[in-house]
Amino acid sequence: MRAAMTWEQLDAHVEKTGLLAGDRVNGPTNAQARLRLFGGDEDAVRVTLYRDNHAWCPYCQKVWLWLEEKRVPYRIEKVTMFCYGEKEAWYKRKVPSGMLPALEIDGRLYTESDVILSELERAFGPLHKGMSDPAVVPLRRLERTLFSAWCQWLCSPNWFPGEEKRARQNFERVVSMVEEALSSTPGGFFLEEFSTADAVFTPYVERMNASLFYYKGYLLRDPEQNPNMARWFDAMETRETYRGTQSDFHTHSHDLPPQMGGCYENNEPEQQSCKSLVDCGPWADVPDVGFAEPSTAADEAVARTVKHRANIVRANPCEDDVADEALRCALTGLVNGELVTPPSGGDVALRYIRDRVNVPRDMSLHAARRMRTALEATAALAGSGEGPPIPTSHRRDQDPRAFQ
Ligand SMILES: N[C@@H](CCC(=O)N[C@@H](CS)C(=O)NCC(=O)O)C(=O)O
Repeated sequence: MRAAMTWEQLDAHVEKTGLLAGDRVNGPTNAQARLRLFGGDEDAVRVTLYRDNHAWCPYCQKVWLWLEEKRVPYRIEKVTMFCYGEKEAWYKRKVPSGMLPALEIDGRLYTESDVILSELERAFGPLHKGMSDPAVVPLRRLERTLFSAWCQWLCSPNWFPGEEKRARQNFERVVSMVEEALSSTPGGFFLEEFSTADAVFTPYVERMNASLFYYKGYLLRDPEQNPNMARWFDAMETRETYRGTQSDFHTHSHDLPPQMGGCYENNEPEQQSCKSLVDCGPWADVPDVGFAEPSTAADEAVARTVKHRANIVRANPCEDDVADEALRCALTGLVNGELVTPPSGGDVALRYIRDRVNVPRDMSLHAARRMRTALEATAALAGSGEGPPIPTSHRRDQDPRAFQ
């Protein structure tokens, strides 16, 4: 019988790959950094961004992407969202409402993401064209119209006949306006080049793509139905900045319900199969990414998990020794492709982790696909047990205090 690798062997493997040695401060955009310098001097940093621990907050992603695109050096302070834990007292003293994001420039505090972007523009110049540019203003308005149409559809419980159908038609009508807006530019972006307008659209369009697939069986990024939107997603994925902030369908499908106050499935056969694909795989078939898997994906999943193994095991609902061994079995599979049977109860421990891998908080999208695949394949050797379901009215299973 094959045995699981020990943590020492896994540590040695991670060391050999060098994947934990990446430069979080000056290297590519990443969700783990607490300081971004872009090659600059730490003493010259003027900006602090307050954003949520798990990179779930869409308004934070907008500001984050803007800072990364402009390469403005900044510090990052991470704050807990109400839906997954208790707001830090120091943050409530700073921002009594507890809302995110907030940002300081030279010690002056700003809240409201649009105000923040306008102040950043005043201090560091616009991203191609600014928030109040006549080319950008109507696009910002269109983004809010699309957002409202999405909320109406996603959060429509369909209690009245035809309610869901009308919400879908309205959403599709607004998407055709976005298609039209995108048709006037050659490069895939909203303007001649990447701009504020793209940063403004990014967070919710990413969440629309994920949530409508999962809850309604509808793919926004469908090149047949919405060719310009599909081209926009492709253009976005050419940017290292966007790829560093990019989440996946699994993460968003389960982070949105408590933030939105509920997301409703339409229960049609197509929707049920989309949902099953996101939750149970095969994850390589989920249409949430357009670029090919990098050769480092499996090793990245191993490196990130090995680094945080103590917390991952401690937060697991199963006994520590079961979770520990089962996790090593799954990681052994990722390292050398060999399936190793986990101990009894390991199926529950592994599926609990499978459901809680978060992108980009824990690892990149492709690494998470590999991770979920290995967890599921290993769990299946022990049985069909599932962990406690992912809650929908809150996400205190993700309380960051359990991981400190
Ligand atoms: N209009 C605000 C909206 C910000 C907002 O709604 N933030 C949410 C997160 S997405 C928030 O901080 N909620 C409190 C919490 O969840 O803890 C902005 O643009 O910055």
